[in-house]
Amino acid sequence: TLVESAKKAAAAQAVHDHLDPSYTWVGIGSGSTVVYVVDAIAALPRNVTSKMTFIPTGDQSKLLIIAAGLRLGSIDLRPLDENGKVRPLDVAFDGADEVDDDLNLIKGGGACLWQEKFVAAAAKKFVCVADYRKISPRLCTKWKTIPIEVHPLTAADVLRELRHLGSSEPEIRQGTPNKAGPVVTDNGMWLIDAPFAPLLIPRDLSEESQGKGTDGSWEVTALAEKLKSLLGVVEVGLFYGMNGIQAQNAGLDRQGQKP
Ligand code: DER
Repeated sequence: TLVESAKKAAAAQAVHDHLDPSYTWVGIGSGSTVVYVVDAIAALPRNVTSKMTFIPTGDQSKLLIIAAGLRLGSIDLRPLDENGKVRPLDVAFDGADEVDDDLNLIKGGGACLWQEKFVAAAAKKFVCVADYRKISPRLCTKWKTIPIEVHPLTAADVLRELRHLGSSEPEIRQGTPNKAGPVVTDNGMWLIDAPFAPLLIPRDLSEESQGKGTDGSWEVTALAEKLKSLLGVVEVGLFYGMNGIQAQNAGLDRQGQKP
């Protein structure tokens, strides 16, 4: 299908453009697009990939690395540099659910957002691999909800707080039909999907706006920080200001047309 070939093209382009043979530590995200990233990496010469260690962002990512015969590492087992500081990863590849014009992202559709954000933030360069369906002028345009990872005991309180913050029908993500009851993340937490009106990009706002536009819509970073501050929230599926994010669409322009 067009979508699968677009995902494959974006993944091949991302690996070609951003995986330097000299790299030794590589972050691998979660979801269906990143499967093509691992395929493209596994197709590289063994004498290149054998010098690399691949850091997963959850159980799916871990199994992808193992199945591809690549060396599996762990985010907590990185070497120290000469100053005794933990070395950053050279690059991290991951997908996204929506990308805005400022390369802010909604992530968490695959329920792996906590380790994804940790690995992305630990990398010198974060490469987002996303096909044309994911690109929107503002977040929460096509992907209507913000995934939020919460401790199960606080889920009811967070739902109440979210309603006060303007989320219409926030819901705990259920596992049915594959699992009765809530989805449990790789970190033993639950997920809440919180709908919000399209978010403003930081430059849209004046100082004294407390993070909201005149139409009441939230600005990305203000909402992310507000959500993160709620008691029981472990992480929020809004990625912003992650230097080096380079949204890779499948060589299609913003309207999904070939340039
Ligand atoms: O959960 C995530 O953020 C994943 O990266 C994921 O949602 C991207 O999904 P896809 O590559 O399967 O579209």
